[in-house]
Amino acid sequence: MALMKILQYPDPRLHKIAQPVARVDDDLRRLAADMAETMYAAPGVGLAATQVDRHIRMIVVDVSEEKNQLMTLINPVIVAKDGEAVHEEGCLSVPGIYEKVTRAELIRVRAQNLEGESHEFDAEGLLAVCIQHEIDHLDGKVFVEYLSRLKQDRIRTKLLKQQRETM
Ligand code: K1U
Ligand code: ZN
Repeated sequence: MALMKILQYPDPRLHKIAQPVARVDDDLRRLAADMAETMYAAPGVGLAATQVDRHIRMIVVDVSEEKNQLMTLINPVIVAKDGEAVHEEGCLSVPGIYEKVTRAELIRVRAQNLEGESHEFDAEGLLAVCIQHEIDHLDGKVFVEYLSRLKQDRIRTKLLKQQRETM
C-alpha cells in the first residue's frame, strides 16, 4: 500500500468530472486500498479519487470512532434525499478551513462494492454529509463553492499564500 498526494485547492484538477468505473479489478482494488491508507493517515473521514488525481467514480469513507467501518463506494449515486441539515465541513484538499454547509439530512445511496456487486443503503448524520461531500468531488465541486464569492476569494488567497510559503 502507498500514501498518495492529495490535491490542494485551488488546483484546477479538483474541478474535473470523474468518469464511471467500467470494471472492478485488482488495479482498482489496489487504488482503493491506497486511498483508504491516505484517508486514515491524513486523518480524514472520507476521500474521493478526484482528490488523488484519479478521475474515476470511487470514494472511501469511514466515519466510525474506531476507524473500523471502511466503505468503498464505486459509481455511487444518491437515489433519494429527504430533509435539510446544516453541518460544519472540512476538506483534506482545503486544509484548515471549516465552514457550515446545508445538505440533505437523509439519503439513499446506490453503489457497487469491491466485488462489483450493486447495493443500496440509507445514510444519515455525518455519514450522509460525508457521502454528499465526496460525490461532489467526483462532480468537480469543492465544498467552498457553497460559500459566498467573498469567502471563496479569501480562502483561495489564504491557501495560495500557504502553498507559496511551503514550496
Ligand atoms: O473529502 C475530504 O476532503 C474528506 C473530509 C470529509 C468530510 C468531513 C467532514 C464533513 C464533510 C466531509 C474530511 O475528512 S476533513 C477532516 C475531518 O473532518 C476529520 C478528520 C479527523 C477526524 C474527524 C474528522
Ligand atoms: Zn473534500
